[in-house]
Amino acid sequence: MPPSKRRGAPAEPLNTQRRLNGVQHAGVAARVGVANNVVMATFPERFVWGAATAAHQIEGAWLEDGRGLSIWDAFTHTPGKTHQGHTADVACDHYHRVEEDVALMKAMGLKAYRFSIAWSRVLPQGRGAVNEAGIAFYNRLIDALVANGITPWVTLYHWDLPLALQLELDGLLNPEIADHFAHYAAVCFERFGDRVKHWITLNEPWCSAVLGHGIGYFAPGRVSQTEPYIAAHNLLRAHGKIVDVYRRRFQPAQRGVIGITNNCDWREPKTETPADRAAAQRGLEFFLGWFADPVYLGDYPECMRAAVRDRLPRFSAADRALVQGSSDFFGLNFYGGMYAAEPAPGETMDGLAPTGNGGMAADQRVALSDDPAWEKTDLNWNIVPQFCRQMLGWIDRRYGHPPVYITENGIALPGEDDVAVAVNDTRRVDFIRRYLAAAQAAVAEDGVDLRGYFVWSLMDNFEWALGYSKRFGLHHVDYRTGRRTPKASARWYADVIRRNAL
Ligand code: PNW
Repeated sequence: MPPSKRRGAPAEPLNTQRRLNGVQHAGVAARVGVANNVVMATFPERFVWGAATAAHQIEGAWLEDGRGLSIWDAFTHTPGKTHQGHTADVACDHYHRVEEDVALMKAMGLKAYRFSIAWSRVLPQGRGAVNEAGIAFYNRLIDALVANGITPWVTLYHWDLPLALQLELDGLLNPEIADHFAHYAAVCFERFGDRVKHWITLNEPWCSAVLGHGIGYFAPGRVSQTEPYIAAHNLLRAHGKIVDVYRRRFQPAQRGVIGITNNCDWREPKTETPADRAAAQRGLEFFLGWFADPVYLGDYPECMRAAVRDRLPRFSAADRALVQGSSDFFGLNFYGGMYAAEPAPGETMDGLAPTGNGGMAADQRVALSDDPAWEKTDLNWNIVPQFCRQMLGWIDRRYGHPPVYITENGIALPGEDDVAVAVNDTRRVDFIRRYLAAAQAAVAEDGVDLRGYFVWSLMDNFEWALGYSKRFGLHHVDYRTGRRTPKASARWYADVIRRNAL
């Protein structure tokens, strides 16, 4: 058995984290102790406590200082695509409130802040001339973070492809897009890499593929059974090229780490029959394996090849060499899960709501369902903290014990337009506490190498097709005035961070 497969062994060779961080990861396991009759769940030393946002969801200033348009600007300005026609033209106006927002983070004692760079702010046409005003904005943000002792974690691509690349090249469907991704990334490494040491290439390529090219729920709004696989393939190739550029040209001097963030909802077998267990496994492979298998194992899952056949692209030898082994850590966005079962003969696989996370349902053929006992969030997502531990264990086993960061987890709650309701968000506190407890158990009991956790989100923001109707924030945002108000969860989370324990 290779050393990386042994439980508790260091996550080599994919992981360069320990060396590059300059300090040895102590490897002090999380533990559960009892103090003053209160059971304390402690997290590993130097655990990264963070919160996350994304450029399109918070920045606003959509036409300012030379910013180019993105596919999300075009999508939100197309009638019928978002809740009540909401756009992110202003959003949280973060573009003009950087210092104030960093102060919110500082007040919480946040160790790390995950945000994304808007490609079209840096390269308005997606390629060609650099927009120095866009560079200056991110410099302002990064400098403010560093000055306040908050580590920047930068996502290069959180879905806002420059519109020019969509119109001129067909966006993610064009294999050439990978080279444009790599060029854009090189500009970011060059300009920000002296201070940014944690890079995430792509956020949730599953969403770009399935929601953007499968069901048309997200930009660019395409509907197809074929295009999601092409978009996914080109995103994986783009990720591989970005990482290659970083490792060859920048990592040796800048000494940062780079990885990809995927989302996955857990699939729990509805019954213990072999057919339902296989359906759950298939559901996970179609969701997470689709994107993580190529990176960690070198190719798409067998079950996908068998079901999708010729619509599933093949990696050339050169692309495989770039993609395999191309992540220094495993980024996971985790929110919920469902029961999975083998469909009954003749059962149709259509009709799942977008947020049911069915994902290429006709190809994977997994019957998803809820337990009526599960509580739900305002997005109707199931509140299933116990599945967080299962999900982490699955990743740990399948991908050879990688270092993992939960780069998003959080909850939208109803009624929070009203700030008086929002500040008493005990259900958010309860949600985060229970998911964190499950994650802690995965570390302490199962040996998962979880190294950090980022709440989605630092503040209420533009929730894509749902506009401003759903609120995930630790801080309430009044969209009329721009005013931010900490919710109870912000104070509670600050306490968790301070004690490094629940
Ligand atoms: C993630 N779905 O997105 C994103 O990374 C964030 O930008 C987003 O705000 C957050 O989760 C909360 O939704 C998803 O419909 C959005 O299946 C939608 C889905 C999944 C993930």
